[in-house]
Amino acid sequence: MEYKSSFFAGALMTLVPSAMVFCASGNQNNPEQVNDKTEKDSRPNILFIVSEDNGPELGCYGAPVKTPNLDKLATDGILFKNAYVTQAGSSPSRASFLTSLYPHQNGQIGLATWDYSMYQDNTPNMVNTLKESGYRTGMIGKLHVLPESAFNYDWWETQGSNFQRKNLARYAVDAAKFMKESDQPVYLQVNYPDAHDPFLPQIDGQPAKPLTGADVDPLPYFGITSDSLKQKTADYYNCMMRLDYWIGDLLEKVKETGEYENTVIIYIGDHGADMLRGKRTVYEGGVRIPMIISWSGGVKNFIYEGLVSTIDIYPTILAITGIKTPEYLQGKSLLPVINGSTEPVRKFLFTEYHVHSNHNPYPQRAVRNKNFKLIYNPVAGYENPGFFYTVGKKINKPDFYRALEAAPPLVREAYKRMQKPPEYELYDLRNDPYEWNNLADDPEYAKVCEKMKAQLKEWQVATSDPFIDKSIAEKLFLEIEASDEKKIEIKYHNYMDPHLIFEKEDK
Ligand SMILES: [Ca+2]
Repeated sequence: MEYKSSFFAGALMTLVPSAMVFCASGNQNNPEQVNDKTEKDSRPNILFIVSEDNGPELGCYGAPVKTPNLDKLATDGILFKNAYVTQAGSSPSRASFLTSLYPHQNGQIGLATWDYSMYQDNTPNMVNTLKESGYRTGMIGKLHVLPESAFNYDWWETQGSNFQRKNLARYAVDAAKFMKESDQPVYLQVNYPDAHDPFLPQIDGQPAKPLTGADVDPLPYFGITSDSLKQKTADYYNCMMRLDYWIGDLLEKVKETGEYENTVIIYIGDHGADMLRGKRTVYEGGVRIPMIISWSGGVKNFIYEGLVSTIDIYPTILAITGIKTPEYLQGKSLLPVINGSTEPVRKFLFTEYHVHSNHNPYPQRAVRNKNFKLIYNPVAGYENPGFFYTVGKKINKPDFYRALEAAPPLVREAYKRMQKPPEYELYDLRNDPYEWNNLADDPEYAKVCEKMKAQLKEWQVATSDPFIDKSIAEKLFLEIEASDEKKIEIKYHNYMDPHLIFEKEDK
């Protein structure tokens, strides 16, 4: 079977994480040496900050919102202008950046809260690799990936989502304590609940001066406007300002530990905003996120335009810490960019969608290059249930339709297309960054369309994507639809796991 050699079907199960590790500075696991000051491991700490449900709506990305701390972090390091997650949902996004595998490869295709899980508990990941190489591993906030036993944390505080934003001041205090008390270099992931739904205007006095609907326009990729969309956008910005305030507090407290200079700081959002054409879609509003990396060992005040993905974070950290990178990781090291390279890391970038909760299955694959984006809808012909999950549960329905009536025809068509997608959508992102005008059937773009389809197919083959067989996408869609929006076990491990499929076909 041709897929097998290119995937980790054999490699994943036999690979012991410690086998891929070499340490630049002696045996980090020997306690005698760790305690010996002359042998102190001087590799940099990794502080990985993840916020919830926000795209690049920061001042430094040009959004009309005040985020001075993240803006400063960006000028102290590298701002990745075109950064993406693999799927616009918390669990799939998080499992991907922790494993450097696409959701269809690791199995985390929907929310952990709805019992979606990785195929295997021995899936190699960033946490375990760093721990095995001598790092102390810590976490503040939610993991949201199953099984939790796949991740070996030495320390884990505030384990829930904390969507009520209780005691956000504690995050920085705990982080500084963890960093200070560690003799080893640390890897610490800090997860902030903003800007997740509910969009709380002000908590514990933050932001100090909340915006109101009168102060803002709706996000441009909504394409429609109304008073309630303005208010929602204002409160989303309020979340972003609060996030920025607490990240500023975190960075300040890390500075007080004396470890700041020897710490690689990585900041991302886990996927786009939970409003229209964002979260739970492969549109730019869903998959494009802010990414900033700041480190004393890297360049400063640098905006990188190339296409990057959060699956690049794991290989980047391995490159920085001198740990050998396993070949099957799907991401690319961004270390050359951190050193100032302007060269493209990749020509084509891939995103996908499966399901979030059982209200909204709709298998999708998307590929973009510098200028164009192709979306493939393998279950085209069926209505997308995610449309009325968003319009109805997240956005007031009558208000939405009133606003839509006043919108230009292309915008009205785009929403209709979202409700019942065609097999292919093609957008010219240079001239149409908000994806209104589908060019898939435009003869003038036939060549571009074919090239993108071929590229997508090549990637599906290389990553052992079960949806290369359309009927598997349909099977997943129909099985989840049959759940009637209830939380029941979806048995996709039995027919989507590439290990299972491709090993079986091998025999
Ligand atoms: Ca999220």
